[in-house]
Amino acid sequence: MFSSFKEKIRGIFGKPREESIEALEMALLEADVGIDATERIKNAVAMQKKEIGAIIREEVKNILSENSMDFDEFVKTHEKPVKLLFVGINGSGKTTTIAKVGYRLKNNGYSCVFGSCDTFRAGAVEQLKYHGEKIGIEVIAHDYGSDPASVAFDAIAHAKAKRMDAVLLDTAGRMQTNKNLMEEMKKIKRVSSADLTIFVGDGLAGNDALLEAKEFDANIGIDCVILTKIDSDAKGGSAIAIAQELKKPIIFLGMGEGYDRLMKFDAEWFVKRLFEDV
Ligand SMILES: Nc1nc2c(ncn2[C@@H]2O[C@H](COP(=O)(O)OP(=O)(O)OP(=O)(O)O)[C@@H](O)[C@H]2O)c(=O)[nH]1
Ligand SMILES: [Mg+2]
Repeated sequence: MFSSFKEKIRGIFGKPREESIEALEMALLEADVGIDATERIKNAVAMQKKEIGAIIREEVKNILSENSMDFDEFVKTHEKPVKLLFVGINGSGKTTTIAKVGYRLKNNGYSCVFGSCDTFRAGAVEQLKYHGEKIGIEVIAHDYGSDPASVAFDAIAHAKAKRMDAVLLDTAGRMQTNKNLMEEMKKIKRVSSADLTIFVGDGLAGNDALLEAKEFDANIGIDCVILTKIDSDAKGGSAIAIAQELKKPIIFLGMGEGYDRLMKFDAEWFVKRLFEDV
């Protein structure tokens, strides 16, 4: 796990302290840790006399712990139905993640409905319906090409009429720079008055995941992040960059394609895996 991060970081250990500090900046930047977090870690190393690896671990843990959020507690205490909007660029794992979150909510005793607001990509509705059928969650969908915001509206109306606990809205991914997509997302968010806007980022995308998250945050506002594909040797450094620069909590990690492969984010676990066998 996280082999590219380990490869970059490995080079800084085992050298005299001064040389390690010099190599640190390049190694962290190459490991997708981002400029701000790299600076912060460098300063921590410069200011403390402890072993360099211990300082880095501790600072990374601090960064990852600063913005935390307990999703289960949020759902438990929030007025129902809780409206969850999932956004992100194409292929990041939104639809799969919605299935996993729906599965988790259902197992915790909540009634849920999915809204297929991806009326853009061929097959998107069928994909969500496939998951819905397997998990036992109904999907509200309209025809392709129709207004995604009206799907959101109908899904929420359905949940209210049936006194359901949660509405999970799937959206279309396109490039984050696509202005129409951002306008579409803004409208869905406005019409649904989403309680949580969840950015789903591809764990394999490295630095791009941070740039995308920033773009979505600037345009529509996001509340928290789920990073996917952590099982497929993801670039762990991007989680550090996201935590430091976006200042939003990472709530879950996608750890595979099974519905139960959604792991609550745990900073300590993450740091342990990042530096394991380095
Ligand atoms: N290994 C692994 N694969 C994942 C994970 N999450 C999603 N995937 C895979 O990533 C691919 C894209 O996932 P989708 O859920 O369709 O992504 P999306 O964001 O909905 O894509 P669009 O609807 O095209 O924007 C699929 O092949 C998923 O099986 C994960 O945590 N681990
Ligand atoms: Mg999708």
